[in-house]
Amino acid sequence: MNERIVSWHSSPSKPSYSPPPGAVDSHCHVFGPMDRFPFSPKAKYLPQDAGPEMLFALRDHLGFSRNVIVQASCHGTDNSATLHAIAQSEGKARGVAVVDPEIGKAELQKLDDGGIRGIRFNFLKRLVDNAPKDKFLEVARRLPAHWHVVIYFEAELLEELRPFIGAIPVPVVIDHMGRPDVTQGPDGPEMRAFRSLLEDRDDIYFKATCPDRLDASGPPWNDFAAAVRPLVEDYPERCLWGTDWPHPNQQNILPDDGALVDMIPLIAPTDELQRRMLVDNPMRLYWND
Ligand code: 0GY
Repeated sequence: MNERIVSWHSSPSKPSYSPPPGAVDSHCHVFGPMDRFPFSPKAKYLPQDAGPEMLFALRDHLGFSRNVIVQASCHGTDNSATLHAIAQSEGKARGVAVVDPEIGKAELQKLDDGGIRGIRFNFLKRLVDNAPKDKFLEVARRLPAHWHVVIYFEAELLEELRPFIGAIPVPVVIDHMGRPDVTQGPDGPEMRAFRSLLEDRDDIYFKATCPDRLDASGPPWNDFAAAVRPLVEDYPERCLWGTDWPHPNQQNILPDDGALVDMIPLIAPTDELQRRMLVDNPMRLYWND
């Protein structure tokens, strides 16, 4: 694994849709720069540098105001690159860390001071070697009260993870809705299973993200829109949205971030829904101090 991959579009289009003032891109990452923030020896992919300057230029180009930077698996549990990016953002970014479950109180406080507001548990076997649920639960019980947990899993794991998710003592955010098969439609088995999870507790949020990962038909990703719009309409106080830039592992697709932004009115068709998904909900989770 020596080749450093590029997974982002070199010249994303200017979207036709204008996000509301204060809009938050709630799912994006930074990679490196590698000479300052080396990748983990356990990384499953080795990306080209995609640092804060690139991310903030994209934020402005797309008409967003803020970012939530999610620690990517290629940086392991060393959150320095994410913290560096937050520190460069002039208050316009917050973050989600990946931590060693043995992490102590002082280290959690340092992350809090650096703008971290949650930790991520990743259950994708192609990205991480192990995901110890018992240890994850222990650390979840020690988190500051204003933090939350972000969970990334694929649809076939949903039932197995349900008791674990139910035991987490802080709000939960599910990345990419747990990757349902959106081609089954809004009432397909995987969307129904996800809705049933949302009914387990009223503080499970979801990211209505990644049409490029979930719908191979390409822009304007009609299957994704048809499956996800009813979810946003039924759970307006629980949805978040993000670009997923720099699109880890999407080097065969290179999604146009402008086209992704133009999806927003297709999944959140009213001003009210857009304001909740892009401003109110992320501000409640990430700028809650
Ligand atoms: C995503 C998706 C992926 C990667 C990561 O941390 C990561 O490396 O999250 C993926 O490959 O599906 O949410 O960015």
